[in-house]
Amino acid sequence: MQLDNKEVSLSPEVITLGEPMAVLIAQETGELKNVSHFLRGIAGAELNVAISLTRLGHSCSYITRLGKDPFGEYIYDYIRSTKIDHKYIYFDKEYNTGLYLKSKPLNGEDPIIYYYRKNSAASHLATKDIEKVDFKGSKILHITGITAALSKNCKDALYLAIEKARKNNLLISFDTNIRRALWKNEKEMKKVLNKIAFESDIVLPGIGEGRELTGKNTPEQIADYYIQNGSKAVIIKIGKSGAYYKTKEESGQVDGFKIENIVDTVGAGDGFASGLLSGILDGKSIKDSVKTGNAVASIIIQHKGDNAPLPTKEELDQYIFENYSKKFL
Ligand code: KDG
Repeated sequence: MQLDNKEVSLSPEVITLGEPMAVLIAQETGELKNVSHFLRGIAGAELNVAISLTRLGHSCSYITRLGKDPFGEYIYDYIRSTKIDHKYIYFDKEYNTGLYLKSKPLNGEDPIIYYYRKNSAASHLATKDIEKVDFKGSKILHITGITAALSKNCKDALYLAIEKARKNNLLISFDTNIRRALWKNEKEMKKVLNKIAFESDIVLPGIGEGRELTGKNTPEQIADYYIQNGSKAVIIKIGKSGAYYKTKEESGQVDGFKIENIVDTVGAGDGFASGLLSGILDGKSIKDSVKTGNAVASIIIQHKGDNAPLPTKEELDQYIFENYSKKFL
């Protein structure tokens, strides 16, 4: 995957925007209503990607709105402790920071999620916040379908970010990230997510999402659908089987890493996106970038937080070396 914008600059390599949340992770199994002990953590798909990219040594700017409340301040302090560029994070005095509860599942199942995010500070992100952002010199805009579902003004902010990214030659990476609870209806969801996908260079659906959004069945058919409509690369995440990729020039499947103990699958897609984008920024081939994505995703699902513990580039290289070679011994 070639980056058009190769000029060396002080601008962040990646720009992303979205809703950060505090997450309360159940420490006991069972229904959320019966859980009395939770562990606090940080969540938000695009923030997870920003955290991971900066751990991997890339520069990344994150645009959002936070409530002036304890969770908002917790998230802000955390972001300031990372290398994420936070100059486009705004505090909103009127609305609260979003929060969600996550159950403790048994046997690697997906956890139950419950959101407290309606009318949150981040759902008031607007075009005026994007107007202030300097896209010049950056290389990738990473966005997800979650932001489009939050509110009309978030959707407009996302469209403006896409427009500015295009004008400034950024590659647009789009994780469809279906969150059914946030959409009014299925028809609207498909229409909006496909419109954004057609405008994006890299489209990253899970296999189930791809089937739902395109009505096609196989990874290849899903990829063809998006490529015929304008995307340059489509990478379909297929769980334990890794990921399938297709561009106009090449296609293939990259095996997933073998994991003995899956603890929490939430955040795997963000880990994948960050590894993939890191590979592309480092000039790796699309196949090797997909492998890097699989590696970060496999690390995330062995831990309970949505974004911890994320590897540095050296740790990731070591992990890939040890775990990819192990498979073939
Ligand atoms: O992708 C992981 C996210 O699901 C999580 O961090 C919370 O952003 C989130 C969401 O909307 O589900």
